[in-house]
Amino acid sequence: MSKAISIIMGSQSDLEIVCETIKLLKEFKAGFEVRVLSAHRTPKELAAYVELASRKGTKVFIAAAGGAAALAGVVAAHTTLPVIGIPIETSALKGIDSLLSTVQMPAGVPVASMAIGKAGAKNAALFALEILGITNKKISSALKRYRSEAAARIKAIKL
Ligand code: RP5
Repeated sequence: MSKAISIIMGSQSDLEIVCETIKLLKEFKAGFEVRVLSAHRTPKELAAYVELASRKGTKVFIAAAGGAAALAGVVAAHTTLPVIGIPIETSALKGIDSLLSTVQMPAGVPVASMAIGKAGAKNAALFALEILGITNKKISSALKRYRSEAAARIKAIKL
């Protein structure tokens, strides 16, 4: 699979959290590319990238942003491919601002918002893989293995 997942973050300062998404995608040997593009600082470049990536074979977008986080919604405005949002935690409002900006899309242009922060970043990778797994047996089997391994770790706990 080559670069079926495009990850976009609004700022380099989001990378610490987005690293969790990247780590998991590497674990699954998934093809992905990463860009820093902002809905408000580089709106034209963002639109151009989303349109190009969609033509070049991206199947799912992941968009991570914090604050008045328009990024995932703007990505979704430029494509009908699925868009997964990661709300980044902020110092002022602890990421509630990012969460609401990402999740509260008006009807017609959906964004699948994950949880705030690291959990959301990990789940964004897994959710993207689940979407790709609908038509890719290797990915869906790898996801099933990942779940069984997590279950085995819980069952192995002896208190
Ligand atoms: C958003 O503003 C970014 O996604 C980031 O989470 C936040 C702060 O950006 P910086 O000021 O650190 O570049 O656009």
